[in-house]
Amino acid sequence: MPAPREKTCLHNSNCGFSKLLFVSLLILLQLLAVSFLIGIIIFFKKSQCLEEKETTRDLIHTKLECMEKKLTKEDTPPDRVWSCCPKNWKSFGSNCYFVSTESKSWGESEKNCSGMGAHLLGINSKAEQEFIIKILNPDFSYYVGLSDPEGQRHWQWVDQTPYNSSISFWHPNEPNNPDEQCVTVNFRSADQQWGWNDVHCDHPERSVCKMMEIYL
Ligand code: MMA
Ligand code: CA
Repeated sequence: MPAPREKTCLHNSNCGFSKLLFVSLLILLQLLAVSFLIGIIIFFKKSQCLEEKETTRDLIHTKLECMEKKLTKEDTPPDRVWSCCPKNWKSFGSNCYFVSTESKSWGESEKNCSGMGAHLLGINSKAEQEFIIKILNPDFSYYVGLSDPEGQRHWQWVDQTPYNSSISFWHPNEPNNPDEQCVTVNFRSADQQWGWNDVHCDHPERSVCKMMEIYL
């Protein structure tokens, strides 16, 4: 006589119940996993937003001047934002510019800018060069963020944008001295034009800071 089969589920209501329980538990588990994932995504999105809004730069500059900017379809949401520059800074394109009338070495001038969440000016287009010279006093020279740290005539922008010699605005016969490893923009009355000149980095000069505009 064969032993009674216990493992088959045919006509066994107990076994059907276990199956149902198993499937229900599986679905519950999946639901839990999905909601856990959604929770994680929301958490990271939120912390990302907070990070964007709480840089030291944005905490330093408390008085802003803002313009409403309409965004294109690709930017949505949102479809409009406020783009701002700190009070006493000037807006051009997507950046803010500050003309310092204190004279310092190149290094101290860059420190002054980075303390404000900015860098010494990087010039990346003819339009930017032309904008800058319009807000400067022709009686002074102004440090920009260009230097040759090794004295090998390898020019570098301090804000890390690549140096492009075809977008440079050197005065005639400049740069002229490998001992002059920092760059100023100034007006030369001899040829009645603005341009760049390499100078000794420790020479005190005025300067220009630049930073990306602040979005609210
Ligand atoms: C001259 C000229 C420049 C140089 C400065 C240094 C006034 O301009 O030789 O190339 O950088 O002197 O003061
Ligand atoms: Ca020079």
